[in-house]
Amino acid sequence: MSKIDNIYKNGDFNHLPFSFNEEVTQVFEDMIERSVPGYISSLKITEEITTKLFQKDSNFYDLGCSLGAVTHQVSDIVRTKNGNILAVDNSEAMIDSCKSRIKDSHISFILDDITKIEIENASVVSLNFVIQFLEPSVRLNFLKGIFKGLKKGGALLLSEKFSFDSNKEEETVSRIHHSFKLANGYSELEVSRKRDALEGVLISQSQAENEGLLYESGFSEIRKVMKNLNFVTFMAIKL
Ligand code: GEK
Repeated sequence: MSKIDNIYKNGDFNHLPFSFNEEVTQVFEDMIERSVPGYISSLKITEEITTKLFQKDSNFYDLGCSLGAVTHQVSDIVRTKNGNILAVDNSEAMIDSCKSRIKDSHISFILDDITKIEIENASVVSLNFVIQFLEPSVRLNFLKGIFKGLKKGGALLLSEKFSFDSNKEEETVSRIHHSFKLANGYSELEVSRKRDALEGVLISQSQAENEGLLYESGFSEIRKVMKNLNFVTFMAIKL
């Protein structure tokens, strides 16, 4: 059970850029559920799509796995089809926490940079709110590597926070997202401190830019399967 996220409430935070350290790891479940509209639905959609598209004897990649929520959601489906889950994160605190809680022979938790690993024999790859933390310049090559490592008929599920081309739309939707966080118990001060800490760390792109990256990586069938305020999920199939 996750602790309540009070990181930006008390005066003892240290103005550092946001990072997925031990402190964040301890409250992460609470933090993501209260900050990302549709987060729980994204896990359920991943489960539904995995049920349909996961292929026997193949790999499921949970890239940027944090506390392994996606892995947990698809674990039984993958096991039944004699597959393996490779759950990767470059936060030591996150991977240590996963390793101590989830022990299953078909799941490997790997401490690594997701842009440095090779994707092999994959039928489903999940990037659940992750590439927004990668430098934009590395995103295309990274997605090309995923396309290459997917089997025919396999899918990449990409969930991202996105930005709008129109300032007016950006303002309107951001205001609603702001209210969503207040309604979930964060104060104005907490929201503004977290926004400052994420500056330059979370770099969102527009829906069109994300779709463009998917097409350029090789995917030709791309479906938007969920959208909540400024968060979107695409399913990209390798035909
Ligand atoms: C979930 N998918 O619960 N290499 C490896 N991991 C990375 C990298 C990188 N280059 N950059 C960021 N991460 C999860 C939620 S959280 C989303 C994902 C959020 C990791 C980072 O350490 C963190 O654990 C995760 O990506 C992003 O469905 O906090 O908004």
